[in-house]
Amino acid sequence: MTVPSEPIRLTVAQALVRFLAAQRSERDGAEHRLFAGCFGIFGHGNVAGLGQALLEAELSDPGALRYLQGRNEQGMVHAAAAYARMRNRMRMWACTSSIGPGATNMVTGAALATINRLPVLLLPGDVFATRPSRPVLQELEHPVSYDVSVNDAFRPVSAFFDRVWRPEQLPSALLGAMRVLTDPAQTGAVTLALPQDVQAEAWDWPAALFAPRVWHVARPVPEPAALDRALAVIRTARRPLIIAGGGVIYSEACAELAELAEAAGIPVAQTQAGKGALPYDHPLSVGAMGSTGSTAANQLAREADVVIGVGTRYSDFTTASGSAFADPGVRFVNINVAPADAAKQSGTAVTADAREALRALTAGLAGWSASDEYRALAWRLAAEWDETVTRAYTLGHQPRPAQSEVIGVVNEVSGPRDVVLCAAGSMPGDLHKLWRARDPKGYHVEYGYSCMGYEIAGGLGAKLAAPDRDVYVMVGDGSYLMMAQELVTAVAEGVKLIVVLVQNQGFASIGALSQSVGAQRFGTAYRYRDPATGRLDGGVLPVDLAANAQSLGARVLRAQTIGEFRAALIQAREDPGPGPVVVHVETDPLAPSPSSQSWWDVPVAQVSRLDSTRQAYADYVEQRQKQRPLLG
Ligand SMILES: Cc1ncc(C[n+]2csc(CCOP(=O)(O)OP(=O)(O)O)c2C)c(N)n1
Ligand SMILES: [Mg+2]
Repeated sequence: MTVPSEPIRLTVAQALVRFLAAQRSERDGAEHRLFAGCFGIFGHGNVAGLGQALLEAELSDPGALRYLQGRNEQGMVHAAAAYARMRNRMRMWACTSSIGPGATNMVTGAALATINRLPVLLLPGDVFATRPSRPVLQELEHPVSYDVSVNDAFRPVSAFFDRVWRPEQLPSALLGAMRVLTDPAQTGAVTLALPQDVQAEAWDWPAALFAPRVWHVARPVPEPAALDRALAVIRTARRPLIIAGGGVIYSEACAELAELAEAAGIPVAQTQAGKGALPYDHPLSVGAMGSTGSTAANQLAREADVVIGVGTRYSDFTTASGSAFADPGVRFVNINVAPADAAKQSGTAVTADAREALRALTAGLAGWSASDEYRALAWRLAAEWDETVTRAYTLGHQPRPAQSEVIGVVNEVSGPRDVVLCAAGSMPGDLHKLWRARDPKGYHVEYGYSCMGYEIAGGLGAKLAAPDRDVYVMVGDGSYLMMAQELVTAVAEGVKLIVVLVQNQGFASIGALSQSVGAQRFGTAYRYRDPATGRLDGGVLPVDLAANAQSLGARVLRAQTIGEFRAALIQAREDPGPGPVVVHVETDPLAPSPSSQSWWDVPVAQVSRLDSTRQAYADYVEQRQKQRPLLG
């Protein structure tokens, strides 16, 4: 019999820090510290609680829970999400904020993490539990509900939410939080709201709370009957297509994906999160799927009779808003660890880990294969698309280069294991179409939330997760203006990022979208208001983002031509660091990008006085005919 040890007296915040440092994750026998550290920005809501506790930890046990100072709370959460993505969700960060605006700045990051199924632990400070001096600075003071605070805004965007009103609640809150963070089907942002007085309150904790704990990340195996149903559907296929999503990569199932594809002769298209699951030049890789896809993947999707989705949530970009699959009899088999995703597209659901299910499918299909002609068709279509990519990489567009040429140079200058990272604007679509992915972790485009401002902060997180790879952050001028602050964190921490800052004077993406919906690019360029017209169509603004980056402590190189850009990028690559290097390049927002021969549903005004809108609406009505709503 073990003698119970003495309780340990600590504040709630000290206990929390000690607990987090003791957590571990395990999968396939590989064990890691679950938390790489804690990002934080302090204010009255956390300085005396978590701030004091992190200081004590740093002084007494520096490696236990590293502290990193963020510049914007949203940026901290983005960095944490990018880190978790790079580490296939086996390692993660906590983020502590003050109350009020510090806390709500994290809400956008929480939504991004939850939508992308990425684990982050959020620790917003909260209003007094004891209410001695109500309202505390930044308290919402809801007139009819005193237990509501601004932190309730985290509830819909969190995979788990709890508020620790009393110290006794902490152990159950922590255990619930860890369970969800390490569950591949449920993971996302986990929020523990911590009233500022409770954080500083002392309590006698059982020593067992701080014992090392291992969270085993599950690989659920397919139910035999579900597997049989899936095999029966696949065996009927003449034109099967696999859609590989992020789940393939998180499950580390890329080798198993290639085995199934090769054994059964099934071409593989990839979503934004799944790009890199097969290298671009694999004989069965047909490139990107959907609205920003390759013509190869989209033609095969149009004709497919069986679609096998692996680890995909079938976003509208993947399904071309429900128009990608045109065969009237098309059937879906969905392998996903999350039941809600496995059930999509009215499909045959196999709720399981991607690697386990792919192995079982390969074994179950032994001896079965699609025809050689079909394999050859996929190869030919992919080769045609690759020629399109080469042309886009070498357009020779004048006087300013096209974005596709910039992407081509980054692809050529970066190494096969390096990471390209992006989130919003016209680049994610162009990267999805055009990037030649060579490594499962080499393509990092956040397109679940497509959040402007993720780029630099996400780059910081990715580089912290993979210091042995170069990280090329692709950021537009709009996204840069939204959030570049974590450049300063990269400077302070000596984290080398290579930031490609693409200046095209506004929103190339939404400008093109605006034009396609008949809204004439209204409000999408960055321009002076012209006193003559009263409209935002005056001259180009005197904004110098290169100088801005330099003022934040980054080393900056400027390029005008594509040749100068290549030279600058090589110089940035060879820069020994530490800290970020920014390469500023101006591109032509109107330069063409190859068509995906696909569609994306953005509703157009049904009535209008503008010819442009009426014409766009007529086109829209026609396009909508292709939608297959029952496959939603
Ligand atoms: C936080 C946020 N606000 C708004 C949007 C909608 N949006 C998508 S792309 C875009 C413009 C991006 O501009 P920029 O970074 O310059 O890229 P470009 O379109 O020029 O390639 C906007 C406003 C978004 N995705 N995220
Ligand atoms: Mg722009």
